[in-house]
Amino acid sequence: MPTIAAQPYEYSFPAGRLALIVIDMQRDFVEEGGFGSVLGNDVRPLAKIVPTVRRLIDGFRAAHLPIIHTREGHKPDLSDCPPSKRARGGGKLTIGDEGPMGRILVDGEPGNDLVSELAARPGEAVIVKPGKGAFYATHLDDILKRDGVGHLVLAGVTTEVCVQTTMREANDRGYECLLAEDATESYFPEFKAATLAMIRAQGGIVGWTAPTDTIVKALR
Ligand code: C5J
Repeated sequence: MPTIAAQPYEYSFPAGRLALIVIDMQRDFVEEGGFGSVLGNDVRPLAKIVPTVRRLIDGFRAAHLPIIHTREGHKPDLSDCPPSKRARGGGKLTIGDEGPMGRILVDGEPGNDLVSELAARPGEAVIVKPGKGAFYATHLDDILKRDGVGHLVLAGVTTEVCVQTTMREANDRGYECLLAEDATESYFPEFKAATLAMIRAQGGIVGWTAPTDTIVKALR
C-alpha cells in the first residue's frame, strides 16, 4: 500500500482508491461581498490558499484519481434552508438576500460558483449541499460507494465548520480521512489550529493531517 508521511502516524491507502473532496471553495466564502464577508469576516486568508488547493487538485488530476467538489448552497425557494440557519448571523444580509454577487448562498447565483481557478473539470462531481457536512442530504456516500472509495483527502473551507463536519461525518461512516493542512483555512487561525490538533489527537480520533506537497508527492 502507498503511504503518506502524516500526523499522528503514517497514512496508508490502496493504490488508485483515494479520492479528493474539496469543500466549498466558492466565491461566497473566498471573495469580498459573499456570505463570509457579510458575516463580518476578513476573506483574505481564505483567498491565499487557492494556489495550494489548485496544486492538490492538479496532483489528483495527474494521478487520475477521483475529485469531488462541494458548494454550500440552497434551492432558490429556500425550502432546504431551515429558518434557524437563515436567522443566524446578525448582519444586514442573510441567506437568500440579494448581495453584490447575487442571492447569498443560493445555488445558481454567481456567488455560489467555485472560484474560477478551482472550477471543476468534466468528470469531476460537484455536490451542492444545504448543510455544513457534505453527507447530509446529498448523494456523496452513494458516489463514493459506487466508485469503491474508502479513503479520502479533504481540503477547502472553513476548517472548523464545513471541513471538520464533513470529516467527522466521513469518519463515522468508516472512511479513512486525511486533511491537507495547508489546503484548508479558517477566518479564525486559532480555530484552524485547534481543529488540526483535535483531528489527530488520541491516535487520530478523526483522522490524519499532512502538508499538500507531501500528499501530492505520494500520488506520483
Ligand atoms: C461556513 C463553510 N463556514 N463552508 N461554511 O458557514 O465552512
